[in-house]
Amino acid sequence: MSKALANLVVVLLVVIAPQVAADNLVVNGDFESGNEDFLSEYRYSPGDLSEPGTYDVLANPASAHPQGQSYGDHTSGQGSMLAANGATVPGLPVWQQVVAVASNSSYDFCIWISTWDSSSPVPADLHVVISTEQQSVELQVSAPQVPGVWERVCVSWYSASATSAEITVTDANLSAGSNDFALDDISLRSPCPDPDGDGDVGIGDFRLVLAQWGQCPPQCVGDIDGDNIVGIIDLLLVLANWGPCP
Ligand SMILES: [Ca+2]
Ligand SMILES: [Ca+2]
Ligand SMILES: [Ca+2]
Ligand SMILES: [Ca+2]
Repeated sequence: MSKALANLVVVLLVVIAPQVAADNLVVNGDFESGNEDFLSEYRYSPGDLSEPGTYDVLANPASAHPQGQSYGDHTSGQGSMLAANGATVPGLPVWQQVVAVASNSSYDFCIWISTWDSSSPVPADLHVVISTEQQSVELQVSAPQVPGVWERVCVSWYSASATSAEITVTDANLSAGSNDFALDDISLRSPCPDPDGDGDVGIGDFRLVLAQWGQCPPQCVGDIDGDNIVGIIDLLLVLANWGPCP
């Protein structure tokens, strides 16, 4: 890299990098703001998850049900999660949010799921739908068999012409005696700029972008923003997201 280019990188890093960091577009996806910023057609029932079709935003499911497993949230172990007693009617959204997105952009959607019922663990059958006027993508996942364990599931999503997306979570396990689950750290963000695929944004990715500098193809792993040029924006994306992938 020439000295002029190095100086340009430093200037752009200061001015632009904060705007290209892969922020979470889901508001209060970690539930640390409490019962806010999302819609639910379950009934909000603080401190009492005995009825099907109810939910609470709480720190420990043991506080809201006699068979609730005692464990902490995913974010910090000390924060809040959404815990629900699964509905017995189909298609009832437990969590829903409309998220503003950029058109023609790739995103990764991720959600952490656990099972809180310690007595009859037939896990919830969760369906996540990301929908726009043009398209709909569905992710189906069973909640963990073992109560109190957090598992993450992710799906890639492309916005096409959309500038907003509606994300909806439902539970298709309608068996009242079980189907009880918790959600935390719901996120929709730009893919982690990790072209060497080691799970960490670091010097290897920085070197890879520099090594592929210029037109793509032939070498395109370093083209993080997908504009068919390995260049300054790709380098900035690496620098702005330096550290472990979320
Ligand atoms: Ca949390
Ligand atoms: Ca239940
Ligand atoms: Ca990497
Ligand atoms: Ca590029």
